[in-house]
Amino acid sequence: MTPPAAAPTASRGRFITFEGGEGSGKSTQIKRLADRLNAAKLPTIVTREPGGSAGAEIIRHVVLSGMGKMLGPEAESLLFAAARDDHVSQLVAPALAQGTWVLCDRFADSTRVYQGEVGKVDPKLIRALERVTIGDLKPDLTLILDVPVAVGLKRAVARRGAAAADRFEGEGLSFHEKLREAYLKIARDEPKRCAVIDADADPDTVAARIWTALRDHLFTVAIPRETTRA
Ligand code: Z5A
Repeated sequence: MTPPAAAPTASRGRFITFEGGEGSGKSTQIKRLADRLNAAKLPTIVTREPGGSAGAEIIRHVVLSGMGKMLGPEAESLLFAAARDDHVSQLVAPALAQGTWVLCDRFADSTRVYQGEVGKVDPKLIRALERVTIGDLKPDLTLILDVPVAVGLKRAVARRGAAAADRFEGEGLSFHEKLREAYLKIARDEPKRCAVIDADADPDTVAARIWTALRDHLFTVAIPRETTRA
């Protein structure tokens, strides 16, 4: 272990968010990364948005049922914001303060992309909600898992089987293409925080790409040498 100048403080955990379109493999990869970090003796938890805390999970149910859509894009944004507010205050901030690494399946970029870029909610409202809900709690690293839309949708359909599509799964192809472009734009605008991962590969290959991005962006300081194999 070589502690460089930019080593994380001993007291605060690292906050890593996973973003991407439908079926990009976030849930699969977040579990793998958590296992690897925990094996490296870095206490790590996995959480998700919307959800992750008791109040936010209730809102998740409302939003994914499609009821939020009926209220319109602004009100739907408020629901995501209310869920995030609860999640951050109840789980994310306390865990980071205790030195735990937090891996979160979707976060504020999802609101920027789904409600902002694609839903056409006024960027001023999106920024105001972000300020209120997360303040300075920016992710240390955001991994944007990128797959061609057709690949992601095929995976999602195969996983769903006979079950009905949820609120967002039911949207058309152009909706998902816009999502993909919006994520790539965020990555171009914030290259220090974001890493685009080519996720159109087998899970082992994608996991190795994620590990490399982690080392490139967060330094090797907290990751023992023996765990850096692909
Ligand atoms: N939303 C929003 O609008 N605004 C917000 O602020 C927030 C969220 C926070 C939450 O959906 C929805 O809320 C989301 C955005 C919106 N809408 N959508 N769509 P969710 O939590 O129910 O689901 P999701 O976040 O979209 O993830 P997902 O579609 O469930 O997919 P995933 O987590 O990215 O992928 P996965 O579950 O790991 O993999 C999908 C399938 O592919 C599965 O069968 C895997 O075994 C398989 N898979 C995974 N990786 C591979 C590889 N590498 N090769 C082949 N097959 C693979």
